[in-house]
Amino acid sequence: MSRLLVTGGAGFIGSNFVHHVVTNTDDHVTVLDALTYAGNRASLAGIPENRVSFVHGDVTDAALVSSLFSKADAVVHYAAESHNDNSLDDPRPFLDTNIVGTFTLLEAARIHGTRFHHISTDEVYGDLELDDPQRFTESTPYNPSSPYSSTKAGSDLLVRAWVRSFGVRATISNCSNNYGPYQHVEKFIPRQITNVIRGIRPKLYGAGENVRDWIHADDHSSAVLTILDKGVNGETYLIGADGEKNNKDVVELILSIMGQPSDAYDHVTDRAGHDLRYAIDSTKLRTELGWAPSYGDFESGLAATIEWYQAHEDWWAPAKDATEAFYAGKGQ
Ligand code: NAD
Ligand code: TDX
Repeated sequence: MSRLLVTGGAGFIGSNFVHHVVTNTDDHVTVLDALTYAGNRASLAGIPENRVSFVHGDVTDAALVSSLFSKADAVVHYAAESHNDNSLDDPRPFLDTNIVGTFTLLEAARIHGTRFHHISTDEVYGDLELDDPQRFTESTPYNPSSPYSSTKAGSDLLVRAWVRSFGVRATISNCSNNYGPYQHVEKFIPRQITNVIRGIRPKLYGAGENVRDWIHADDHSSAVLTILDKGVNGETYLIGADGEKNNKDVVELILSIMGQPSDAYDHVTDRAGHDLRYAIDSTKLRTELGWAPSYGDFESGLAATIEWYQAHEDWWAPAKDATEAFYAGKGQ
């Protein structure tokens, strides 16, 4: 049994990871989460109390972080400000949490010698043309576009520097767009599902030609456990499940699964600096560490996600009105 510290474990992907660990290992998890607007303790409901402890705190709190690292065998760092649209509105919290927070954790890993895994995104690589035959690999140069992705890129570079300069035992993963339960209604797929449930027309930025490479959050979790188990210190692994789809196709699929006419959506103001396409080549993770995704079929994973939102209105309803008011103010 290991003692895992999971930062951001009350957020979307972090909570999916905690459920995955509790189901598939006998590890004990301590969650460190500041419960920002994106954190929700209800996302951890149902987990036996002897398997998970919750600490309400901030990743920039060096004393708290140091004391938690001293009691952990490994740390998985999910905590971040994660939404591009918010980063265009108010970038400052992204610098504090994503840059200073990661720095604070790396210093604790240096002092305590703790194994550290840093969760990052494919957005650090910028975007691709729609017809580019290349996908992102571990050697693609960094070229982030938004305040969010530039702070994630900065945090990745801090990890690499702490490995090289101080011998910190760290790995990095850069994953594509996740979908699944417990995702905040500000994000594309849950926003459209909950709009349809509420009788609001889905909102597509611009023409909807932008491509995202979708992976189920549970597959992201299995990849992270694989890297914790077999990953080589100092290495980066890209995580993806060959799930490229453009936004228009995803909205139309949501509408059709939910029994609505597939053209019952609105085109709204495009995102500033909107990345055109992300696409991950996960050959290294698959061949070197033997990982493979379980959710091969996006449509059935999406249908299960829709059912989850239909059954859990109590989980998402408290955030829905404020989220839509934020978007309405931006013409989106
Ligand atoms: P999220 O916004 O749903 O959750 C973030 C969590 O971090 C929340 O629980 C929040 O309360 C917590 N948090 C924020 N600031 C904190 C602070 N200062 N101290 C402690 N906790 C804090 O995000 P997510 O979508 O689950 O993303 C998790 C991680 O995965 C992020 O690092 C993100 O960059 C990365 N990632 C996300 C995706 C995606 O598709 N969502 C894809 C690839 C990588
Ligand atoms: O209402 C919407 N309409 C729309 O067309 C919203 C909210 C989004 N979009 C578009 C923008 C993107 O092309 O859908 C796509 C997905 O948007 P988001 O859910 O905001 O995700 P994205 O910007 O691609 O970033 C996500 O994946 C990478 C996560 O939020 C990041 O944390 C992760 O790093």
